Amino acid sequence: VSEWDTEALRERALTSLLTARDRTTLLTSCVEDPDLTAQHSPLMSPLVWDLAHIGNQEELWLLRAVGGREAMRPEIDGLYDAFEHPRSARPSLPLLPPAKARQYAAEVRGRVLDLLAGADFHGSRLTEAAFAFGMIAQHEQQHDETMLITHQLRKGPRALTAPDPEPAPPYTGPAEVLVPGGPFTMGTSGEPWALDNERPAHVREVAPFWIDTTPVTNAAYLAFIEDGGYDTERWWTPEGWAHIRQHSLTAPLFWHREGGQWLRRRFGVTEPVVPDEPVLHVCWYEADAYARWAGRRLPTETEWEKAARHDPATGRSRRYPWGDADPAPHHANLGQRHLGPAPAGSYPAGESPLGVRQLIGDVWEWTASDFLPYPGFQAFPYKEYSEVFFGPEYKVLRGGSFAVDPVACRGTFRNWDYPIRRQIFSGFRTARTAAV
Ligand code: AVJ
Ligand code: FE
Repeated sequence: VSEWDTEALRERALTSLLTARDRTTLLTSCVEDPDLTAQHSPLMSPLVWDLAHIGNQEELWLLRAVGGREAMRPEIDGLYDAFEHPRSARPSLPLLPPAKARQYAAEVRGRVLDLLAGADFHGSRLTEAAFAFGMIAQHEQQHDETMLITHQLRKGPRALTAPDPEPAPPYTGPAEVLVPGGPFTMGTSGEPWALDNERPAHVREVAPFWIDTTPVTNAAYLAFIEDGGYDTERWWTPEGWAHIRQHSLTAPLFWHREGGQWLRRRFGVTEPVVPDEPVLHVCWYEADAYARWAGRRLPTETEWEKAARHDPATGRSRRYPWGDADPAPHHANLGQRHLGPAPAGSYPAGESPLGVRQLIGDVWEWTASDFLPYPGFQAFPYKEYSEVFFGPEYKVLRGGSFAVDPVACRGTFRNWDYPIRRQIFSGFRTARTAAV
């Protein structure tokens, strides 16, 4: 899989671009125009900004950088540059209205398909033209997840539907497993569409540790709430305690209590909190406090990746917990097939050799680690993708949520956000250092 020939690459690029566009179309056609231009939360762009930004990035990196074409509409570049305008300021920009944004993205796509059909990927300006197609398909899918978050924040009746995950038999395996200590190869140098921050592969020594076999459930998190977790300063970091006090946080985002029952709002529907589902919409501070209350801690990013990729039989790092095969529906809850996580313990076919489940899909998992470059990191193709975010203000999330498409999901994939953020599809699992 690491050495695709030109035809395989063309096929994969085409399929990935088409899949992404189908999803973008769904997310931008299930509501009327006023809902596309409105700002549903100051944390998010109007949906119509994401739509034209998707087209603009595709024009920049495929038509201009790979194809050497002239800018189609140079006057709009600034509007859709994420670094020029913070999300909160985007509604007041002279954005393309919905019909024009759709038309622009479609025009770009038409030309990209011509470029892809004819390209030999050699005479291009970008060092690795092939990579650019994968990067752009992943970029669109990442914005599709962003748009799904906007839909979740939107008030009003349900606009999206999807079948519930398959009901799973209650999980009866062990609550945690021991991951042996020793060297582990983290990151990748060979995965063709891995982004700059996942590179290069490098060896790390890892001390033995225990890790939860499933993400932390609503039932477990409720026990923390009911034990006064949000009123007990000692479970929280000083920053976390200040944050939850200042904003009066008492439960995950989108939860409220009514007549002694916990309810949650999800995509316009209010329902009771389901005990065996992974907890969703918690910030890093909440995940960290829960772990301390439970006598445990968040796994480091290295521990998380070792649990997901290390094959104890061979010592090799694999692409996914289940092996090297691309994700299929029986492995993991990915790609917005469902509008929420599956019960903890689902997808036995996706478990790691040591029996850790749901590392991929369902909920993004907060780790203890800051977002930092790997030794030998090189920014590619631009510093603003990852490099400008490195540092202690961002925490790493791993594994991907139900809203992540398989093209943007790998055992090496790294996401990052501020520790206060919880509108994202975030949950966590816990770990503890093994006694030696
Ligand atoms: C990797 C999800 C943090 O949404 O800010 C989208 C992905 N980068 N456009 C983000 C991204 C440029 C990025 N995250
Ligand atoms: Fe973007």
